[in-house]
Amino acid sequence: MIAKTEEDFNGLKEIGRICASIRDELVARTKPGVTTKELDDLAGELFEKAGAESAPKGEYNFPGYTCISVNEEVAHGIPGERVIQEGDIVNIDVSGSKNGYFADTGISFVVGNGDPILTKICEVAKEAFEAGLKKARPGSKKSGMGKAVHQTAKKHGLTVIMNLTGHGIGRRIHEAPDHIYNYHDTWDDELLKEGMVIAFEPFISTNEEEVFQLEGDDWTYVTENSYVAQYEHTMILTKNGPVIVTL
Ligand code: M2C
Ligand code: CO
Ligand code: CO
Repeated sequence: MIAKTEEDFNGLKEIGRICASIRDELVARTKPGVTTKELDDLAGELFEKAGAESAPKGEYNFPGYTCISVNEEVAHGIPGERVIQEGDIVNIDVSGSKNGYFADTGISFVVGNGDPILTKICEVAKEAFEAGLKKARPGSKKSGMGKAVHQTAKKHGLTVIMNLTGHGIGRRIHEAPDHIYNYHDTWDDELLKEGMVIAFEPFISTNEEEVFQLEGDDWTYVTENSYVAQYEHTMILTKNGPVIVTL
């Protein structure tokens, strides 16, 4: 959507705050021994308390309030009986709606002590996000954001996931612009617009560049032999810089 009115800004900020606080609460509760379903049930309670709705459930009938992805799972992990272990890399992705406005945020992190490469990809995902953020200006090419993401990954000897992208958001969870790539797509000449609302979500990988759908469910994206970290926020693009609503 293109946010124009104060009502738009306030509506996006309200659902942004709700998603951010659910994300932070779930991250704080992610300890060895907890199941991903226990974390997701808590998210369900928090959405209800806030008078908001889970976007994956409401928009796609996803079997969970949030997407929780562990180790080989990259995104769209279905909460279930999987028990979190020390050293796991976990991604918690929270998206929701209230009063017709949507926000989306996600973070990858390592539980306790883990392989240093896992911590590294989490840090680089955040660095790539910050590099892309500097290019998020109305009038600039959308492809500049992906270019900054890929450059950041390469600088650290890492790769990006080519077939997962950021996206427009606002009145739906996924809307135009459909794709904000993690690399420089030379064919993409779309310009960012004043008021445009986007969910920017770099995916940084240890080596592989593509995810595929896990056989056996219709949702989970996995890699064969790679670890991946994501870092995502929803923002409104303005001439004074991006307003991040999910901080
Ligand atoms: O937009 C995402 O960040 C998720 C979508 C949840 S709906 C099941 N919030 C995303 C991540 C990876 C791939 C596609 N979409
Ligand atoms: Co998300
Ligand atoms: Co998203």
